[in-house]
Amino acid sequence: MAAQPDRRPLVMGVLNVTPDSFFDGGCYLDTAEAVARGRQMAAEGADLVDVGGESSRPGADPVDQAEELRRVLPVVEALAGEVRVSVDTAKPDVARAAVAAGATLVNDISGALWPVAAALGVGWVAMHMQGTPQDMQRDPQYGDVVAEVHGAVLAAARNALAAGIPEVWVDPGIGFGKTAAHNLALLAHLAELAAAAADLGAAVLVGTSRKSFLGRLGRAGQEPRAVDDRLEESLATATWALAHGAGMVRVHDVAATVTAAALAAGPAARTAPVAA
Ligand code: HH2
Repeated sequence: MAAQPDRRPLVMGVLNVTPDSFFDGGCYLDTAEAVARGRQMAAEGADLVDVGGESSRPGADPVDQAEELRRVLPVVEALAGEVRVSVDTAKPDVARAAVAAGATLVNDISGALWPVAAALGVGWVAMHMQGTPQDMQRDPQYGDVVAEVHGAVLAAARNALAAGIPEVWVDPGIGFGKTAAHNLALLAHLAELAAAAADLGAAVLVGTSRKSFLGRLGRAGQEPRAVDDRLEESLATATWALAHGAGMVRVHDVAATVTAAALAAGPAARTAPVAA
């Protein structure tokens, strides 16, 4: 079954219940504030809210399981009746508990949780990462980044679909063990990944939002843009990804992305009349 049968592209809103995530770290550590932000993203048009309790930014400290559960479970539970929830975790027991609390998609940066998703009968994201968050940005190396990343995520998708997982997304893992050149090559070749994924019955998810390589786009000889100043680059790369076959983008700025995606989809998608 296709991950996204004949549907418009989806927007996944990022909700990090962490002190140290690279953009929203510390903003939603309080359960009530996290739930309010999840509701706000749903109202802004997010199709899913991706709840995470452990940062995967380069060099992030691993979080102990009890603490990760304490962060994410009440938020998943509160939001699950109101909006579709995915859980961003690499821990099998966190995935199981989040699904029991209402999450229906396991967003797994480790690539290892497909047996858990298969046993639970929920969706799974097969994301590519070279190394671990602790070491992935030290010196990422590929012979052919596009062939290697596509090959790895498509093999994972084949495996997951054969295991009966009902919904499989492949994600090139922008920024996960990749230089800026690697990220740009993967974006440039996204349409090929989307076509190959569709042949299998999977779809593509892409997350560029606010990531550091965006700070250097078009800025040769200048200071890179800080994380708070990467909205335009985030919107441009999200709409690029959607125009080149991505079925879902993972973003922090839901309202702006929903608007940009609708406008980039063309005049037929406009909801407001265009002034003459
Ligand atoms: N990026 C991040 C986390 N999870 N999952 C998928 N499938 N794809 C991604 O590109 C991806 C992801 C990193 O972003 P964020 O969650 O905002 O930061 P942090 O890891 O610091 O919490």
